[in-house]
Amino acid sequence: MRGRSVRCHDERREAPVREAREALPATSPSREGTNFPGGRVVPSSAFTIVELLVVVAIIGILAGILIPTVVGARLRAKTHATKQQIDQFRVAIVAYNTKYGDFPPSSLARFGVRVNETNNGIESMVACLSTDQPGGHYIEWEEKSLCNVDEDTVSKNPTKWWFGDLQLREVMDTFGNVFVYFHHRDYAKPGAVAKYRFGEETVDCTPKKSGATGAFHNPDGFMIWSIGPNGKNDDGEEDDIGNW
Ligand SMILES: [Ca+2]
Ligand SMILES: [Ca+2]
Repeated sequence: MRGRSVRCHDERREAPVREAREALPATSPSREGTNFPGGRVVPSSAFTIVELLVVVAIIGILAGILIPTVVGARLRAKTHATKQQIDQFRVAIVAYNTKYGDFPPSSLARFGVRVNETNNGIESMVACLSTDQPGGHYIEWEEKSLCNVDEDTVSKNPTKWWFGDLQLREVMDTFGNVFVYFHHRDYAKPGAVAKYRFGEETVDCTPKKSGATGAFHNPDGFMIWSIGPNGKNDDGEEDDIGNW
């Protein structure tokens, strides 16, 4: 039809092109991938050994920077949480003192019960603050923070604690070690040493005087401390966390 442009399939013109294309190699490796007949592309190995070594080195450097940062942040968070525990104990002990006119003693032996030689101060603090007597319930313990690492019991319940058994419980810090507690009456007693169990170890703990004042910390009150992130008793010094 005149005056009308029509595109038709021209078999004669396309044949040489097709023949040339078919003469090319079936595959042609490249950085992007491997061409297979039919136009399918399969990715080739994207990295050389050198590139992989560079990536591994970068990951190592990042890990070297990030791991200490994360560990440090976790330790700071635990230290902060332990200080908050001590603040909570201090408030409860002051309320107990207001009611009874005395702080929890350094041992329940003061109430006439036989106790072993381990963890006496903190067991006494837990027992006193857990009394179910009128005006009691000085504190709400987090269940996971209570333990009985020396597995001791007594024959009677001297403070009428609410636990429903005769176990002498301790309270642990966020590092998993029991706190140390002393009433001020016992700071300066000859041989004022208390045995505490931390993990599998039993060590002596002694109230220390302040290097700045030369006097005991909280001379008219009580000392309570956590042995801190290093898991070693430093008698309230070094990295220990105390109520002073
Ligand atoms: Ca115990
Ligand atoms: Ca320590």
